[in-house]
Amino acid sequence: RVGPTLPVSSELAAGPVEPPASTVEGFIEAFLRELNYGQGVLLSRSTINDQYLALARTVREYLMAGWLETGALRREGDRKIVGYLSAEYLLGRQLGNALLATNLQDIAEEAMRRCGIDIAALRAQEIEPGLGNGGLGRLAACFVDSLATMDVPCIGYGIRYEYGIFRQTFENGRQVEVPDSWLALGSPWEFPHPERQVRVDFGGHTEKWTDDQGRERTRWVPGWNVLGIPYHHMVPGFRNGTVNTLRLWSAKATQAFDLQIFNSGDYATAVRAQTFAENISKVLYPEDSTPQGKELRLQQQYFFVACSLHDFIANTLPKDFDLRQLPERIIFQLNDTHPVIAIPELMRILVDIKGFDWDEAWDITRRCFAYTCHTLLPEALEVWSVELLGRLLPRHLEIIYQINELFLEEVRQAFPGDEMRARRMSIIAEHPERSVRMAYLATIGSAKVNGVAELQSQLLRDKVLPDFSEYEPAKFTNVTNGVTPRRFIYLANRRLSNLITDTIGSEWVTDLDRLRELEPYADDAGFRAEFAAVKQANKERLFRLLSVRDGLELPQHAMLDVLVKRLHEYKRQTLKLLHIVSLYEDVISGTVAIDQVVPRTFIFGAKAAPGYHLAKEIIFLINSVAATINADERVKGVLSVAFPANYNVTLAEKIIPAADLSEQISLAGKEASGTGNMKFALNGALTIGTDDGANVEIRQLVGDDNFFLFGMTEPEVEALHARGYNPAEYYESNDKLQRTINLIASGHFTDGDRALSAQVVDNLVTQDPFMVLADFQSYLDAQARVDAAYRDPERWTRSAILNVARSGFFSSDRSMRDYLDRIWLSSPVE
Ligand code: 4GP
Repeated sequence: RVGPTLPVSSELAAGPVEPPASTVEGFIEAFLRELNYGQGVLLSRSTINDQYLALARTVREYLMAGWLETGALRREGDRKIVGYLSAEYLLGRQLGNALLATNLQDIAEEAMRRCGIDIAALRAQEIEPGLGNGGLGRLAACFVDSLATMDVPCIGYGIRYEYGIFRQTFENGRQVEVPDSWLALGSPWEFPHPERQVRVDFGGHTEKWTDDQGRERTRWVPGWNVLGIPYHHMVPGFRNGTVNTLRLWSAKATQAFDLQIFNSGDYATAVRAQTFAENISKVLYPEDSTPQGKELRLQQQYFFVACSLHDFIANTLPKDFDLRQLPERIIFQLNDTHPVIAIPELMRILVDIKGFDWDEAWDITRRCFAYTCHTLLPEALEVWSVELLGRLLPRHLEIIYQINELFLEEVRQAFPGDEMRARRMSIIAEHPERSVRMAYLATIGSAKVNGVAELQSQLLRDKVLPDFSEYEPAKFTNVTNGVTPRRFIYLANRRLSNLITDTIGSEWVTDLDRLRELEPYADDAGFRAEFAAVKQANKERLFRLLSVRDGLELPQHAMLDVLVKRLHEYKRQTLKLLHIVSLYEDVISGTVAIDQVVPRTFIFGAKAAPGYHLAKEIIFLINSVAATINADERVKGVLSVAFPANYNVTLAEKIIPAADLSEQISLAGKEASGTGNMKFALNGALTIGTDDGANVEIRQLVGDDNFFLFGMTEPEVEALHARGYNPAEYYESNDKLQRTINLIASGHFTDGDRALSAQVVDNLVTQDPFMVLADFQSYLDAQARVDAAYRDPERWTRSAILNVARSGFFSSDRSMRDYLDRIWLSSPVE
């Protein structure tokens, strides 16, 4: 058995806790036991869901001893623990990852085969827990994977949403949102612990009292409360015996229902309080990069943060722990502003409950938190009205006021007479209504503040929080995002993994810089042929899936040009659409002969926030263009557009390994980092992209010859804004752009109904806040360079190999090392 051996191992039961033997026979025995005694069925009578659950529980057994030992080590050791506080985790399916971590893939496959079961069908049975929206949530999942693999103590804290991100379907080309009932058939990966419930208070008022040392104190007299029930998930490291914990909180009413009212026959009223309380963890807010200023969302935020702080202090630390040492034992990493209410919550615990002086409590608190900002859009920075915050969390509002007052006093001392600066830096905004700026609270209350790519970190310092970075420059740092190679190469792209391992050995899985050793093979024709064959096989796998899943029939030999991410204007799916329509227009207008067009299949994947009207219009337009082009004989087999519904982690794992071209085309200065961009490069797609987010670093590493750069730089964007941007000028002066937009506006893609495309078109021509038209020509020129490169398959494959070889930097293991060095100031034990 791999893993740490402990003095406490005497506590582990000899039988069931010992993992089953790592042999096919041992696996079958454990599997049948789970089927018979866990599910209560015989193999011959079992459904596919029984089999999936039994298989998952079997794999779990192999992780159990490591999990128990890791937990004991964490509690008894004195190492600093990372408390990752995140409102979102986009975990993806768990079965494959657990098999990978335990190195049981082959054994399990053979064991299932001998039981007459196709393991692929069981894998497909799993519904991924979509407890996040997009990049931020997926990043959290990559980070906890890396921390476990590096044996860094980490507890991931979050919310167990009963319904995750909605399931997207299309009806007549329009997005329809369906609730994601991921728990309907039961999840074998969670361990509920109702006996460890935590009470969370809300509302009410505060009052003053005097303690027996004559000190004036404050106490919160709450108005109502709910219970938080923890559900534990295993987070296995890659074959190192470490299994960290993800602790997700589910809300439950303190009182199930009112029996008197129930008996009187008013059933609805009897359960109202319960419904109200349990709504807190009912559903994920489906917003990406935009705050959702709803009372329930603030309840969610405080709910999981209060549960998590309490859990750490009361259950993870030893009973007699001296809280002055807290910063030596924990660093709470705030994943964006969603958990920032944890800062006043820790102050409340220290001052009101534990009786600390304010100054000492503040000194402890500021060393326990670090804040990551994931955006550059000013409108995406969370703000809560004072009215709402004061009503829901009256004591926290008082604490925030006090933090602000003392902080502004410091600022005034540092910059005497500069009252404007003090006002700018106030946590409390006065307009348009009195409100609390959570990013400011996070910055003031944290030891470190980081952005998620070099460019964004610089813009964060210079533009989003300039006064703060001037005041405390050392607080600001960058950690460029990363992705886990376990899920996004090893699991998602088994063929490429095997090729890499056959060529340079297997160390790359936990040391991604080793991919550099592939570089010389870019010039090896034999290796290139194998690499190209892997890509082709991945495409065919994707086409088989899309044929079954979405009824899409796609040509086998076209360039696969992919744009997958949340639907947002700043990400500029419309720019991609204009490119597609311009190619199509060239052909149908007779400007370009069809045999001059490089065959391309365009793939989109994107969910729009349900309330984001324009984004949903863009989805409709993409689907309309897709339907028209796919049905047009004049471009058949040359231009195809696919928009499979419900893009999620599971689908990403199939699309990314198949892609030739990765579209990263946000307006410069808007995409904080991007992580899809990294996954594509690591899977051997070439990027066409702007100088934005982590694209900048990707291009620097893979080299200009292996990256298609286009568009304005961030300073150019700023300059154009300052001059006054008028999209109509571009429309009028660019003939190709005009023909493209006119074709869309003419109703060609919407059965002649011009109104159906009018909103998107008008927005582009009259407002175009993300300067699509300004970058159009440059984008088309870059796409022409893409075509030229693709016409030379050897050159293309060489570049693709160099993308893989030079992207090792984008491992989330490296991100975690950077957090350890720059932010958490602790290091993993060798
Ligand atoms: C995203 C950013 O938009 C993306 O650039 C970044 O790579 C990712 O976070 C991880 O840092 N933001 C969100 C969000 O997903 O909900 O704000």
